[in-house]
Amino acid sequence: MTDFFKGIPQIKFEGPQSDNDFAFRHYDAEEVVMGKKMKDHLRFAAAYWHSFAWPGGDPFGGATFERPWFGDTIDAAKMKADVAFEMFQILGVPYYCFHDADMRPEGEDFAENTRNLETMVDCLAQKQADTGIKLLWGTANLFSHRRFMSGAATNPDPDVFAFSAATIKTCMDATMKLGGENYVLWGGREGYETLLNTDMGRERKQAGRMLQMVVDYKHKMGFKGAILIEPKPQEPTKHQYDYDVATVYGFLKEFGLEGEVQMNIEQGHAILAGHSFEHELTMARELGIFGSIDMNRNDYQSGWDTDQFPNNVPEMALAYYEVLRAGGFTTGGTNFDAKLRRQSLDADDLILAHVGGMDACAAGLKAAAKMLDDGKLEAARNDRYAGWDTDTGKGLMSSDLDAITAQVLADKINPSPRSGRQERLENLVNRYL
Ligand code: XUL
Ligand code: CO
Repeated sequence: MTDFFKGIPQIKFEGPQSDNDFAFRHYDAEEVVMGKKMKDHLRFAAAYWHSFAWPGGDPFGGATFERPWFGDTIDAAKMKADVAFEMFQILGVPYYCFHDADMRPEGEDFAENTRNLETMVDCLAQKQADTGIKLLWGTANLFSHRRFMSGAATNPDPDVFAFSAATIKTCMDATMKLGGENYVLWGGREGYETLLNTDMGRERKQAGRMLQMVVDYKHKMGFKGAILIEPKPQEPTKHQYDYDVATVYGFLKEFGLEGEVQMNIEQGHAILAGHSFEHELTMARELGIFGSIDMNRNDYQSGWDTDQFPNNVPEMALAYYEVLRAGGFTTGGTNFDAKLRRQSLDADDLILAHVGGMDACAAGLKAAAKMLDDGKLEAARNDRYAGWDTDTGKGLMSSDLDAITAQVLADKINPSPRSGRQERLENLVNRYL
């Protein structure tokens, strides 16, 4: 035991009336909602990077957090792992996620990186065995080190492509060894700053080839989890190729990878792309590529990726409504890709941020379940499209322009607009919150 979280109790469910900051008001892991325990619906995961590797910097200032485990040694990495697993246990989250660079010290070269990664995988495997906590997903950090400044797979230098491919292989090996349920690819620097120095055609082909190699290796190694891409339109790179769910789907089609790759959708990235989170979730469901979510929120005023802990229950409700309509998670889950504000220095802050986030998600899930159970929203939606279930409606889908024109003339078709009833539906949603 470290003493980082000294005095902080295990967080328990105490119900909405509780006055205890260190308690859940809505998240009761064992409570059954729509036939499934809340813990199995939500499948919470904590993110190693924001909680344990991020030092609290911003563009105007450096680290504000002074954690005793900061430092590029194996001993420091082991202390970080001790503290991380203590937090996972205090919160009762069943899963965690990592990048290689979060949990191993940075080496001088690829070989040292790999040795460090393997040492830490053994350490994490022991901790997983001791606690029962599991890995939701692993990923490679191919964006922080300066070698990746012009991209990883999309780099103009083939040496960086090779280094990235080898790093992904070691991270897929690590994820498999730790029983990870998914492997994530987020291409933070797969894009460009200026077209003046960029060959977009080559870069997109390089990214497509890398993804094909990842999928081939998944099958070769017998990894049963899902490969997930996490779309984001920009930041850090000015223009990212994996802009949003629809763009990534086009990319998968182009490189023959549909059916092989699903989406990890992050709330804040959806907002940066000019969408709502629900839009991205619905698009993924409709395209059959819904996988997992990164849960956070952005500050709507700042227009950049603030990665704040989620606390807006109405937003959560609409998000989990779409998750439930997608049939819920299979290999995916709710990963808190969220970081403290840089003034939130204390161990308490880290725990309470997660407690609030878990509770907001739980309240949202319960509201979403009520919305679905009640059926009024779905009934209104079905009613709006009811004409398409008639013989005339169905016939249109297999007709042609000549036949339809003849039909419009013969039946004197003259559409009369109907209300979309938006406010009525918005009022209805508020009744479930
Ligand atoms: C960055 C981001 C990443 C990915 C994993 O915006 O969301 O943390 O989730 O690389
Ligand atoms: Co993310």
